[in-house]
Amino acid sequence: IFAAVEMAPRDPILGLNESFNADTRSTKVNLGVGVYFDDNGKIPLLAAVKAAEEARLKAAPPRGYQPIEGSPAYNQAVQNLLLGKDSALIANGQVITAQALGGTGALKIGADYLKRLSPNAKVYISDPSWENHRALFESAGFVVENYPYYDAATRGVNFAGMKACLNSLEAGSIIILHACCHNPTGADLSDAQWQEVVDVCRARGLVPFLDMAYQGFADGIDADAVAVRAFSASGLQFFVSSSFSKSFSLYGERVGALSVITASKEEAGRVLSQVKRVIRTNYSNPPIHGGALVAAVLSSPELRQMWETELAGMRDRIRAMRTGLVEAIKAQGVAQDFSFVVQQRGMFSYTGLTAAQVERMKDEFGIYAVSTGRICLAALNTKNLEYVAKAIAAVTKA
Ligand code: PLP
Ligand code: TYF
Repeated sequence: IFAAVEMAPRDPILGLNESFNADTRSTKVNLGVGVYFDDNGKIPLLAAVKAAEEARLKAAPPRGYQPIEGSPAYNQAVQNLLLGKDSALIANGQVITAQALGGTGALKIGADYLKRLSPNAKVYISDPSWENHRALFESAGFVVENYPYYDAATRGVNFAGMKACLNSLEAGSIIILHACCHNPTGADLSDAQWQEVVDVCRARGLVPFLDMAYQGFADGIDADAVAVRAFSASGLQFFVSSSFSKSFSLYGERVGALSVITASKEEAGRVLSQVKRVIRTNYSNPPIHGGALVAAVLSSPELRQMWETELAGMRDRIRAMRTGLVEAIKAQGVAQDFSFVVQQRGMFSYTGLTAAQVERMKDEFGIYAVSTGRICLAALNTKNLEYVAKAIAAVTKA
């Protein structure tokens, strides 16, 4: 039965890891995948997470099945992070949250549920977007199209183009929005532009789906929730996927959540019952460990403070790497202005490096980046910064 099976294409980002791991050069640098490394090039185990894990190990709780929608303490903590703990929507019972297998799992549950709810809707993602957005919604059976987003000339958002497109869509269209730290471009909307997007969604009857994978990586927990808060103040119904892979450095534990903001408590109950049905036929109920750690950190004032300090540390280190890279490139005598790297937000920079230049970085220097020119700033450190700057200088000069 497998004789005619074709080789599936590799994930364009995760596939880079395989090539990187196979590279034997000691100077190699992986700027491809979006993972935060510390200054020693290691994925950190956050002290707050470690403390929660030690306490949990000591308590040695039993491992029964979780509820289909996951841990109530975890789901409550997720809602508080997204909407603020004093949110009237939470108090009213209008918000449902289901623990999910990472942000990816949350998007997939949301996509499968939306397919049942609105089978004929079209899905719109930003141009460009995280590669998996298209794949996830297509695999749920949707036709996926782009809305204009990045403007290479200004290295910012083509907001006029984005707004015009959203204004032209059919009612019921599903709009995937990066809530902050846009992947791959690092270009976010301003607060005023978010308000305009909310207004367009209301006027056109669009279904917003906010993807929150980097809360805390731009300016802070509440500041990075500006889009979610604008939608929650609007009275509209919308979806949010959360990921704690980066903000808790818990990538492999698969910690995420799908939240749906509904119009009433009664509606929320019906929506939750449908979301649970999707989960049941996928994996029955989520794993315990990662979610329990996140819930423990967020519900302890002491651990939460520790976590926020560590998160700020990651955010500040990325910022320092942005400034450092721009200066190091300049010090190499490169005429081209790279100062835009400092303005971009989150883990990534769309450098403007061409696919050919990215290829040369790999071949000549063992430096891996996505062929679109996206690099992960969080993989830079004080030891490899100069080497990367030299490589960028070499491929952009000649
Ligand atoms: N959404 C975006 C925009 C991302 O960049 C990522 C990255 O991993 C995800 C979702 C998926 O998150 P997770 O790794 O938790 O599945
Ligand atoms: O964009 C990134 O690099 C991260 C990690 O299929 C990632 O979001 C990349 C590809 C993928 C899953 C996660």
